[in-house]
Amino acid sequence: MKKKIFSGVQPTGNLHLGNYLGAIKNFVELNNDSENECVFCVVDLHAITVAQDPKQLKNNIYETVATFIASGIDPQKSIIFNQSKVSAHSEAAWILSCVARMGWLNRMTQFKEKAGKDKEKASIGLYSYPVLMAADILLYDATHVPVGDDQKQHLELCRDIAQKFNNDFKVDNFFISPEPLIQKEFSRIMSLKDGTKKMSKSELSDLSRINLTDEKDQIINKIKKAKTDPLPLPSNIDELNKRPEAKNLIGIYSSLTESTLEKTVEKFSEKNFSDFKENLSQVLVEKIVPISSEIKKLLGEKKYLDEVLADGCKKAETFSSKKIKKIHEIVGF
Ligand code: AQP
Repeated sequence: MKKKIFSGVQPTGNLHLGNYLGAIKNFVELNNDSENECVFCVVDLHAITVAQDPKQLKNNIYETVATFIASGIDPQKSIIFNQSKVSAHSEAAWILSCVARMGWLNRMTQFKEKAGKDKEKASIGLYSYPVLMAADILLYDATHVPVGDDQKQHLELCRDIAQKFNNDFKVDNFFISPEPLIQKEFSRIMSLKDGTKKMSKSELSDLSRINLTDEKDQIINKIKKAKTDPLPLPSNIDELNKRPEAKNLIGIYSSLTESTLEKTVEKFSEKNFSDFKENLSQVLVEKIVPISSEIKKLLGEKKYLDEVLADGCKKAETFSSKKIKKIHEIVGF
């Protein structure tokens, strides 16, 4: 069956290996299957839920588009656009925020993590972020949404919102409940400095992540400095599961080499971390350096990136304007 794919990445800078292995790599595979219709969005409205420097945001939007293309998404096959330029997203988000329930949003763990202790000072946008995400997806009748494991709860909320809208307005199957496409293994890449924390753009230490713009020497240095434990590498999965840093590095290696955790554990069983790290650096350099070089090249071609976005916006607008028109009719506007 033809899949309609929608996913987004926030232009918040420092796109990293977690974004790549958890989401973008999957986007590329979906883009390569001619059966699929894919929409990949630079979700700049989501980015401003926390303060952004306007100049930096503009650059980050370019960098995100460049990363999509450099990773292998073909703008001729997939729609690539920025969310703020297609007004249906903001409009649908408002309408759906009148359908979503406070109780549902109160359960979202990402808000709790991002707002931290001082929830009173978090923006309302940060709180209602999952409703905007639901609008993004539902506007395109997406059947499948490739995301990292951290977005699973937001996707469940999206399904709840879709069902409630259909029930409240008695419009069976108007909104399609999308299925998450989450990699079974390696769906959450952890920090290189702490195997219990997600690799993240906002982490202060650059040594905690491999950026998709890193060069060979930076990658080798970061892997050399990556936290490990004093034991040799584990010889079985049970032992691996008790050692978060080893599990993360073995997971990264397995994902990049399209192997399983079991096979990687077997390959490096009882070896020193220094041997393993050399192998890991090598596969990382092979994968990331060509992407990094291409991103830099594309960032010198802003006119081309503008054209990709303008073309993508036009296509996204064509689809979403029809959907929002129907939403207006259903709601009674
Ligand atoms: N560490 C990760 N492992 C696997 N997948 C990940 N993703 C993010 N981090 C990891 C997935 O990447 C996609 C795009 O993410 P995003 O841009 O929406 O948000 P983010 O990377 O989580 O970054 P933030 O929120 O800007 O910054 P932080 O994390 O620093 O607070 C998503 O599909 C996500 O699942």
